[in-house]
Amino acid sequence: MYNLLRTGLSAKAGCKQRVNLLDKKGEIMQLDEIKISKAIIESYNKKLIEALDVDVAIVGAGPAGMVCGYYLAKAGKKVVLFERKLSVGGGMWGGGIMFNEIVVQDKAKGILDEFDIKSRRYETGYYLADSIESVSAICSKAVKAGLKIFNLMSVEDVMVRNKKVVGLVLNWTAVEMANLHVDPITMRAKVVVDATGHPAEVARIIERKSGIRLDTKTGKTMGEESMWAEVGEETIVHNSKEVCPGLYACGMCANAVFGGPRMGPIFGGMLLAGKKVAADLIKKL
Ligand code: 48F
Repeated sequence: MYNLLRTGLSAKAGCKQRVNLLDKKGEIMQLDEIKISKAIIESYNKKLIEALDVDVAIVGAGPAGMVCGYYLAKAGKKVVLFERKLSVGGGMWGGGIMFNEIVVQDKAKGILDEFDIKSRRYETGYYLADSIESVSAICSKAVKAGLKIFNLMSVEDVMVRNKKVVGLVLNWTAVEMANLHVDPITMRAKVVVDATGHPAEVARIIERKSGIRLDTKTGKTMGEESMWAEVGEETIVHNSKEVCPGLYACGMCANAVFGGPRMGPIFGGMLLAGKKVAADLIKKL
């Protein structure tokens, strides 16, 4: 769109070469740092204000949360996702022991295809995909479908009315990390999805603070069990469901809430769990 005009100041003479942008008319365009700052602040503010009242708020941008957000956004729901870390992807980037490959079973191969992720058959029923491609493709398609992702934001509490979860309490991760005494902000959602993985953070906050009984055998979080991939992959999809009024569990969090084994670097269950919760919510909302 713009041409570069290099002005002839020689590097030899100790001067940095100046690069100017030429606009469409061929005139020199000065880049204004204040304009850049204003553009970012105005645009982010607008995005954040729009995120304060939504259909679905997802906590955690691991594979389960992002897949759930993708299908909801694709169905036209107003859906936002809050992620504590700088990067999205949760535990998917690292494959198994930092070998950045993931395994996906037959049942979930269709979801890899939906996201245009290249996969290779390993043996009957087992597919391999590059974990870097998988995270970036899921994220890219989810955002393009309309999912609004806010990284660097931690969910520190929930908003409750009449024993129902009706929203989230948010703060900057930087505030949390620096242990600063800074008050949070609040957003409203018809449904909250806990996709925080192993720690099941939102469900545990509710258990600790709200007095709401969770829809588990004990009324509390049951805790995750030791590794058993086959059973874990089945139960994770079954357990990805409503935990209490206003809250759904999705992905690894679901086995931590309802009780079920972990499964290691096989990711089909996470993808199927995200799709299942999205389908349930599309029906419900
Ligand atoms: O852990 P994570 O990837 O959860 P998942 O989508 O997938 C689990 C697998 O990665 C793996 C596995 C496969 O067999 O077991 O562990 O269920 O992603 C959870 C995301 O939630 C974020 C966290 O940083 C991570 O990116 N998160 C956790 N607590 C909060 C949060 C919070 N309070 N606020 C915001 N984000």
